[in-house]
Amino acid sequence: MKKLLFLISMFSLVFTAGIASAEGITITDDEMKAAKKIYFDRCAGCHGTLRKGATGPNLEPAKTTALTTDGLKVFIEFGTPGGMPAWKDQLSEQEIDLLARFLQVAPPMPPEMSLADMKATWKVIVPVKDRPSKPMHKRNIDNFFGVILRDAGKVAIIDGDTKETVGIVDTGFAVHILRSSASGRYFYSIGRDAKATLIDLWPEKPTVVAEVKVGAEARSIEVSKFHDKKVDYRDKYAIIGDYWPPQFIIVDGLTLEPIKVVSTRSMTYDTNEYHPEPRVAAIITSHNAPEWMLNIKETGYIWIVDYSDIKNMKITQLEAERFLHDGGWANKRYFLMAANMRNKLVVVDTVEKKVAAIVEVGNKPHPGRGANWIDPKYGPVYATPHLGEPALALVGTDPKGHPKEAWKMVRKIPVLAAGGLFVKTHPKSPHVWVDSTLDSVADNTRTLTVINKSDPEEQFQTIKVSDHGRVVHLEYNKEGNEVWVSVWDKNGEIVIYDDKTLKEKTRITGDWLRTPTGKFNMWNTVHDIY
Ligand code: DHE
Repeated sequence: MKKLLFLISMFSLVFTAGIASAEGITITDDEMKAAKKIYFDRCAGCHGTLRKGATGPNLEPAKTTALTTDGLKVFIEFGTPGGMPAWKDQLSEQEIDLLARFLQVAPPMPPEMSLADMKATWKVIVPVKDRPSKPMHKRNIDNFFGVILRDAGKVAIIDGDTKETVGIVDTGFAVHILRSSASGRYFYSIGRDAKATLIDLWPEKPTVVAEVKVGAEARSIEVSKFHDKKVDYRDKYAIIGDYWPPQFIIVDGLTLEPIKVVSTRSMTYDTNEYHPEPRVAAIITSHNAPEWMLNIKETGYIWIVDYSDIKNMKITQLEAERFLHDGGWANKRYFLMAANMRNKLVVVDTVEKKVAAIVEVGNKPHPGRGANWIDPKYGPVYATPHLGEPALALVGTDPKGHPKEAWKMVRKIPVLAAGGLFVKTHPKSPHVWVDSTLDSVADNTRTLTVINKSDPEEQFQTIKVSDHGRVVHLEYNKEGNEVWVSVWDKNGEIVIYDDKTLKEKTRITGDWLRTPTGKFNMWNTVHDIY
């Protein structure tokens, strides 16, 4: 009998088990395929493709087997107070069970991608010479909004003046962000699947004019914006930051032709240990020099990439902090980047090319690009919300005029809830708006906090935006008198508020508005107004 059981178990291992863990957890080849897809779509962004951990903890077998399949299922089903969402409504019981087993076997190694592989995916749909030489319509492109329709794999272009949909273009799976060309003519999109597209807004209908796939996973894209009397790099290059393979890619700004790939595999800044997966998180483009600033997440470096001579390219590596994620400009000289798992903002001086300060803020800061304004007591400040606590941290950003406050957290203002992803304001606005998209209380995820700039300690106001979905990402129109926000679910909506009165102006709805997430106003994105 024993022999028979042994033979049956060997049979099942040979014929059904693609992979087995030391603890005897098995996953068939078909299950492995399905588990890889779920993990890639839902988990890799926070925990890393190789599961070494970043925004979320390490999930390698040495850690996960101790938690057991049942223990892991509880985490996946209900989420954690640290900001991991509950997946029970989005994944089936079988998917959760599969994921819990997948996490206990060794992570599979995804393929690399070379320049030749990228070139094989590259398409110029409308060559530069065949594109219009002037706008073919009378609309105000400066006030166009590019709206990501995440799960539809599309981007909608909405006219901010008339609120009409000018066009909807196919971009690629789970588009993550848009950035605009320095010229204000194109939007660049990047999908989670590392497919970039270039959308031309001059034809009568917005048109995808080029596309390329540069990896398996990506989150960031930017363009070259620097120009002076001698050189003009505006839209000459674009840069894409991959999560997998860990590398960045320089492409032609007008055709997306891949030009150069640079690996980020290297040593951690603090312990000088090799890391196999240092992902490229936010990329910021400089207006003052031919440079991009890249967050190299796992090794904790900020790389300043000089694109003035990409054959003999100079990269300055600043020791910063581990788990760098997102951030933005504070003024023309300094920018701030969140090391969210270290509860810090790293301040970089782009003139000195040095880290100017590292500021402790709250639990898991997540600024998006952040927000800047003049505080009545402390002068110019930069703000970030937090994933892990209901607070907005304000950091002084004016070392010349307010040296005592510079690079110190001068206020920590309460907001409605934790789970904050984005904050936004505009130089003409009296208000600062904050979302709480990933809070654990459903009502809070649908409600915004609004703070009065002139009296930030005054009790904040709240605005319930919807009774479905999650409310995410704020963007101003060009004039700075409207705030646009997304209701993120299958029946998506864009809700537009009058920024002065805080009253709802209009709601854009429609079958086509599936899972709207980020929205990018052309003018504000070209000029980094936030
Ligand atoms: Fe994002 C910005 C990474 C989840 C919507 N997101 C960024 C940036 C990074 C990043 C590195 C900065 C890009 C830049 O400035 O160059 N995002 C990640 C993740 O790794 C993470 C945590 C998990 C994942 O699996 O991807 C993640 N992000 C999300 C979402 O779930 C959001 C809400 C919807 C979605 O797309 O899935 C989302 N992220 C956004 C948006 C921005 C962004 C809208 C741009 C904000 C801006 O105003 O510039």
